Amino acid sequence: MNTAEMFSLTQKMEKSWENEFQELVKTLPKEDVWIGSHLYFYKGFWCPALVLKSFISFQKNFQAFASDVILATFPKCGTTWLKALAYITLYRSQFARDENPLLSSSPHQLVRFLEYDLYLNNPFPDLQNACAYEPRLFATHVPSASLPTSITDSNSKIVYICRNPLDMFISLWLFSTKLRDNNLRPLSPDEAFDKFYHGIYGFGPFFEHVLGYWKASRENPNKILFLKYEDLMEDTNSHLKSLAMFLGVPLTEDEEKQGVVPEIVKMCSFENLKELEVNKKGLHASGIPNTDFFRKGEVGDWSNHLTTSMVERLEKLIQEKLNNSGLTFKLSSKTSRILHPSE
Ligand code: PAP
Repeated sequence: MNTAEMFSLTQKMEKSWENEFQELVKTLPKEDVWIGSHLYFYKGFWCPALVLKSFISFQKNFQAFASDVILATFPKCGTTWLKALAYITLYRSQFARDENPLLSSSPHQLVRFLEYDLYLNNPFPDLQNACAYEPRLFATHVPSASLPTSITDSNSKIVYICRNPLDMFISLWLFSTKLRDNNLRPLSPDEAFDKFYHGIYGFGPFFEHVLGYWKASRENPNKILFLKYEDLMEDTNSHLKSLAMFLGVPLTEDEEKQGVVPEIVKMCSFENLKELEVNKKGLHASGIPNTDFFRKGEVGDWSNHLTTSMVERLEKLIQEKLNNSGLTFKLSSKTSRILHPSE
């Protein structure tokens, strides 16, 4: 096939895929509560309109390498933090300590999202040049059941991070408030809570997403490392060492002596990243200002925002949803309060 024939065939395929996609969209339930653009209910989860097409392209077309590392996260649960930690840990031998890439690029530029970035406007992106180093490192919010089979069936590794749903809700609500269309009236806390309670937000419902990865990680702990924001906050050093081990780049004795662990932890800390020029300006691939990804970075901030009745309803929901799963969440760093499904 010559170049002209190849070009024409590609155009036909893209047109047919566009038609197929438009037909699919017409059949999906939709909601538009958060920022003014739609969420579509696709394969059991609410997918933001912006990434529905790229989500499907990624699912259909991505070919994983056995060496790939995928950071899978629930939105507002520590994606930015995990990207920074995983990038520096995995590639630390590739750059001098005083030339840390986090000083010149945001974590989202260093570890690119599959659906929010690489596949956003292109069903067949150039993945060869998407990562500066090997092994390839990507990020996604896609639920485990919707990952491409080449990821689930290969030896590629997944690191998942989630967070207690009370803090996640506050982070999501305040983030959405900033992104909400100026022509719309502000979203009230009650309205936001109601949608949240019913699982209607990008990549929700939360519990189904989290439990999908939780169960998969328990079945195959060598493939999926399951992390929680609160645990990472409580003891970042030990989790960083486990992460390095999981990624196949354990910290050497020499590195430990040289203080590499606390150095990476400090570099990736909320306080440090938030103050870097590169994160104070510039935009995420989705058009959102980088600065919006750094708000408070605390465990338990929900207590400053939620009413008693909201807390009670959410605690009950957590108990129902996590029942017998073995998964628990710490709700506060001060009291180390852990909500067990049997409480
Ligand atoms: P995303 O999933 O939309 O990409 P994500 O990074 O998970 O974003 O969410 C941002 C949250 O992580 C914010 O939480 P907050 O609203 O409760 O404050 C943000 O402050 C927090 N965050 C960002 N960077 C860090 C970091 N280095 N350490 C701890 N928390 C962080």
